[in-house]
Amino acid sequence: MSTKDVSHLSDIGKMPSSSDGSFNRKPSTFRNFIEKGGKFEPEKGRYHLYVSYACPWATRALIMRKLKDLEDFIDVSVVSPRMGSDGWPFATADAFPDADADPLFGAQHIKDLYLRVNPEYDGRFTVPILWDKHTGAIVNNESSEIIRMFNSAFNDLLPGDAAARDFYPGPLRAQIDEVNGWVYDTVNNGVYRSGFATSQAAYETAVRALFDSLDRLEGMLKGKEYIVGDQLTEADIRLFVTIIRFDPVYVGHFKCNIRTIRDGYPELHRWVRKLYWTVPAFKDTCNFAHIKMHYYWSHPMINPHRIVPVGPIPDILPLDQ
Ligand SMILES: N[C@@H](CCC(=O)N[C@@H](CS)C(=O)NCC(=O)O)C(=O)O
Repeated sequence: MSTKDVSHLSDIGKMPSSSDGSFNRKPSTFRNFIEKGGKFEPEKGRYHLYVSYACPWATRALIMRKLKDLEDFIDVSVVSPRMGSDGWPFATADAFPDADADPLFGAQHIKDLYLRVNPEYDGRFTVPILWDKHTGAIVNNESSEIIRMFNSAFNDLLPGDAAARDFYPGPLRAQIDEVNGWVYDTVNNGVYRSGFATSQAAYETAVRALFDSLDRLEGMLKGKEYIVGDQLTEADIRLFVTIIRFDPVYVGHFKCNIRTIRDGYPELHRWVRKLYWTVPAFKDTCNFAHIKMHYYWSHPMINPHRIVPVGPIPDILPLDQ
């Protein structure tokens, strides 16, 4: 384990804000692909996924792993939700129900894995991480690319039905890419841009763009089950992880409070509940205790007393209400 002080990178309270008060997310740095004939071959048991149940980006990867029946191919470790000055801790550093120790190296924090790969690493110590056990390398730490790999890279090794499940199908790709583009900017990242803004103007710009996009999505879901086409796609997975956190966290903690999903968006509300209650990959990867604890505890610049609100009760309403 490194003893170098990297708290300017690991402590979210020390994250610099821009001169206009807007939050700018840095691009991920490890961007390799698992592919046949490449440095990272598709193989059963070779890769390990480090996630937080709290993190929407990491949860995308958990959902896709389950939808593609990859649980026996890629094992998972879940960090503790309280992200402090050393960043994400493993259960050995901060025990929490359903959190794990690091099975590969006994690391105490996610930052130890990054520094193990590159002692000079100067990016953020984020999850998800897709780790290669053979070469001891980080394959990729960008969720949008990890889910693309899970969707297709292991198909030759999977049974026919799992291999055939395609969440980024050729005929819908252009539409999925188009939706992903503005949903990322204004919704997935929009909630963070709203919550991490340090000026009134930056906050209002972000929150208004966010709700304009929610209005647009509400219109798109009228009379439809899925965001793009008539099947479950990557576009649903990428939106779900933000919408499921919306009422329990983003409305309060990130001040995204023009409307709630449950009271203001009947179509989005129906869509999110249907995925959650009827598709196990969504419900089984959703842990509201981790989600609520993480956000309300980990950003003392927003919530200095770290009090976790009791509501809403329930975290998600049943399908028939
Ligand atoms: N673009 C990345 C973003 C990942 C990300 O920002 N994860 C957050 C948790 S939700 C994190 O680990 N943050 C730690 C930090 O910034 O110190 C992805 O989609 O995988």
